[in-house]
Amino acid sequence: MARHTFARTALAALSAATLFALGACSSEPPSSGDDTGSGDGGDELISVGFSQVGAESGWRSANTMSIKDALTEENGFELSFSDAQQKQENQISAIRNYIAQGVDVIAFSPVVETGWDPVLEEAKAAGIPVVLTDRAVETTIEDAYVSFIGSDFVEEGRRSGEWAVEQYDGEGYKVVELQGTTGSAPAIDRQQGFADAIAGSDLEIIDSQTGDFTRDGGKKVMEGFLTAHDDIDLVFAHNDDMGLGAVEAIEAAGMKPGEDIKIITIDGVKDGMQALADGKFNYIVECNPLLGPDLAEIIKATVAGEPVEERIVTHDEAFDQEAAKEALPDRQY
Ligand code: GZL
Repeated sequence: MARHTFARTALAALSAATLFALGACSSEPPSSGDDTGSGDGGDELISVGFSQVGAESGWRSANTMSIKDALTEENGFELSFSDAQQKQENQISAIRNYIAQGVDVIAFSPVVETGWDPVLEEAKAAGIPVVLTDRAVETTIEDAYVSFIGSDFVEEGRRSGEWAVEQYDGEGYKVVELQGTTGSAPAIDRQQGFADAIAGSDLEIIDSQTGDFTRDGGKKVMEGFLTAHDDIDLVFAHNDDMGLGAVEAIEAAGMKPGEDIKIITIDGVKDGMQALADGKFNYIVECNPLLGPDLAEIIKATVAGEPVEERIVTHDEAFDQEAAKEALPDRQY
């Protein structure tokens, strides 16, 4: 799959042109009663079926808010939204319902990478374009989706590991890893990126286990790590929520998170940034959840028959403790 890194400014220019083109053919707001959801341009709303992973983390809540705020009626959409509670079978049945409804576009964030070919084939056979947000899929189906909007998780893992090496190489650090949902693109890719970055340093991963991206999961797994190991120097958590769970476990064990045991996480949600500013985390690589505006633009371009980028990589920042204190007042999520 060709991966085009598509700067947000270029996308904004494309979408401005696209929205102008759309505006030229539907200057009147959609009148009531003729909302067939056919999405063929004109005054109808574009009907979108969105299957969300769940509500497992602060990141997910911010992502859901961004999508719902962007796909509103006043923006020209009729949104059907479903929460899969982190179960692939729930996402597959939601997508089948959207196909049966005959929506104009289906979008979803796949909870895991594999197992999607049958339902993607059904959407393709029904002539319904699919947009991936947030996470990728492995598929053998040609043109299974029109675009994938989301961060580069390998890069996020690599940046986390690079910072750890810069700060701690040469001290024989023992690292434990709180992995995201087993089989999910962010868990697979962040683990890979981090491992690649620390290769050749003296940092050693002594244990690694999934906390399923939840705070409770991170706390329980960290409690287990603290029982099994008395030499942990650093936690690499695949998201803030599991890192915050680790903070609770470390404090309950009478130690100081951020000092006795360092913590590096990924996401950059408000609770995580606050922990970083308070010195309980040491570094966060952001994973921008605000994908709604880009999704809206891609859907409108798709329905208008405009070419769209196959891969849109969202921009992520990174923060140490000082940078978190400065950034916190202006954070949107
Ligand atoms: C990343 C997203 C991950 C977040 C977690 O794009 O899929 O899932 O890092 C969330 O917080 O649960």
